[in-house]
Amino acid sequence: MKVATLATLMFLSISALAQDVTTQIKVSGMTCGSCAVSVKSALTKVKGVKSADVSYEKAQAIVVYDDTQTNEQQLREAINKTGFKVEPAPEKK
Ligand SMILES: [Cu+2]
Repeated sequence: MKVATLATLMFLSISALAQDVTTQIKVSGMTCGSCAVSVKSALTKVKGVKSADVSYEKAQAIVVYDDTQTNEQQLREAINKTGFKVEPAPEKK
């Protein structure tokens, strides 16, 4: 019972720290729905990605990820590995 309570507390504190971040990444070079599917599957294989919504018509990917497990740079690299082009991140000022 005590151990379970401790585990629950630890789980809760970790969950409180983890934050889901939604990011929009411009992807060029996709020409049909199956291109979008390959980008999506590459993204969902990245650890920490909760969901990926890829549209070839809009040339973008909307990704929800846990920022304690991955970051936008890793998502961009995953997309780049599929052969599609990722637009550079907008400069943060
Ligand atoms: Cu295609």
